[in-house]
Amino acid sequence: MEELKRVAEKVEKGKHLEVPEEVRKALDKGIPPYDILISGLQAGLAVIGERFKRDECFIPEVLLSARAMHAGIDLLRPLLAQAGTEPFAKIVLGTVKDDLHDIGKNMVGMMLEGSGFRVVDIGINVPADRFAEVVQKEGASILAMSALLSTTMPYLKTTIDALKEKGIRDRVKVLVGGAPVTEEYAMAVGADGFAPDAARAVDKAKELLNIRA
Ligand code: B1M
Repeated sequence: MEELKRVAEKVEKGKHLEVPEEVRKALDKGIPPYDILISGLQAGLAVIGERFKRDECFIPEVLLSARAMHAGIDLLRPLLAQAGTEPFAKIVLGTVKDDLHDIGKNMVGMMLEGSGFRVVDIGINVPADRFAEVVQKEGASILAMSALLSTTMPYLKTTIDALKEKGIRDRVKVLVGGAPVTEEYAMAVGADGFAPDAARAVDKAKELLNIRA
């Protein structure tokens, strides 16, 4: 459909001021909000995500596209809520204790949200107990943690241990990432999944929850 193609193109090009207008045009044509989300906004971000994975574009472009997509989501959110459209699943996201880096985490959050997940971002410097408390309170399906320093990486394990102590480890999948973190390290600390970048964090989150879309 022409309207959805235009929404996707604007997201792909990072045109955050033009996305709402294209979304409105699609709504005026009677296209359901959910279709605009999936086949317009998410389709555009997916193109950028794939290009980012192949090193064909860089972080600023991904951030611009994510911002453009958010401009569209802001418009659709109340309509989706009215229609009772539930996002995929809830993900609690944060950067571990003593670590103040949040640029990568924010990218991961935007890509996850743009792919249909409901993201509860609890910020930086998050203590293990706080992660566990919010996972429990929100009934999250995934706990996503970012660590950017070699000194804060061990805190991934501290948090996973806290989940075990509270008896909630089996209720939530743990996804980890951040520049110094490797797949091997992630498995050694007892995480369920690792992703090297934001686009692959989306793939991994879907894989952990057996989501095919
Ligand atoms: Co800091 N810093 N920093 N820093 N900083 C690094 C990380 C460092 C590599 C610089 C260096 O020495 N070359 C180094 C860490 C060395 C190490 O331990 N291995 C370092 C250091 C040492 C420090 C301080 C200790 C410096 C000091 O004060 N002496 C200090 C620590 C503060 C603290 O956290 N307690 C510090 C402070 C800072 C600033 C506050 C100044 C600032 C952070 C601002 C902010 O985030 N709001 C900062 C920055 C900007 C950097 C660099 C330059 C850039 C990091 C970044 O945002 N990259 C960084 C050097 C570098 O990387 N070139 C550096 C872009 C971002 C998109 O990438 O976060 O890796 P990244 O995210 C990627 C992937 O890792 C992945 O997806 C993202 C992209 O797709 N990913 C996930 C991230 N989280 C994920 C989660 C997932 C999956 C994937 O699943 C849940």
